Amino acid sequence: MANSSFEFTRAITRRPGRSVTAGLRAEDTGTPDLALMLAHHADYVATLKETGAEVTELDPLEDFPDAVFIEDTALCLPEGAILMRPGAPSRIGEVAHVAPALRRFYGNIREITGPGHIEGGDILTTAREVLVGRSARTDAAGVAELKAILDSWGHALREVETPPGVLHFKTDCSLLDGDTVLSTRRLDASGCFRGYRVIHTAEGEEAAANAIRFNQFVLMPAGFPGTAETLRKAGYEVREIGNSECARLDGGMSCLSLRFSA
Ligand code: CIR
Repeated sequence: MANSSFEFTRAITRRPGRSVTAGLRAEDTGTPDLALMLAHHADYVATLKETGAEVTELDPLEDFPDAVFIEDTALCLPEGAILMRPGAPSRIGEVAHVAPALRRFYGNIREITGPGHIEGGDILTTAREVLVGRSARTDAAGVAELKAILDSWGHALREVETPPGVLHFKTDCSLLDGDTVLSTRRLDASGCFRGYRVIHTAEGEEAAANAIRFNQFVLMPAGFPGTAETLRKAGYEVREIGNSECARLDGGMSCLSLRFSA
């Protein structure tokens, strides 16, 4: 897969709508400020575009408060795209609204049809395998259905566990390059990254773990200076993007885009 795990020519994003204030959250830390979220979102999209990638920006879906977190609806690989089946009932309907955008770029689109569930936030694609974290949103049947598709495409799928109380596997980790990950210590302690180079988030900065490597940049949430410094010292070109409002809904850098080359 060369560097297809972090080099991309395209991304798809969806602007948050007014209904985002009703988005799912594990804990109430206050209503997200839509204007500020839109400003952060614009910065995020501009940074993706700065790498030379083409970004398809989809309109808000007012009927789906969490639709800005578009990553959960699909898995994009060189061979094709796979429509997910979110474990959150309020999010299942988002998938049908993403499919037409993916069809513009992919001839090969598959679909998780159920009865299982799986969300993109639980999937980390590295240069050598696809790691899938079981979570409250991703179950054994969903993983099995994805595995059957990936087997036929020649990708190895390895199932791992998302730490208890953590929304998605990638809430706690990110890919930095083909075989380097950024991870919280609590997730790395599970042993799931054995064989990878692992960089830990700084003490007390677990919320910095959801970053993305997108071409030359690592986009990470602003406000985590220890982790930003560690990444810069390791040679990464870091861009800090405001994430205070998405964080109120347990969302971060990876959730806001589908990234691919097609
Ligand atoms: C949810 O609970 O589904 C949204 N509020 C947050 C989704 C975050 N997505 C992600 O980590 N991939």
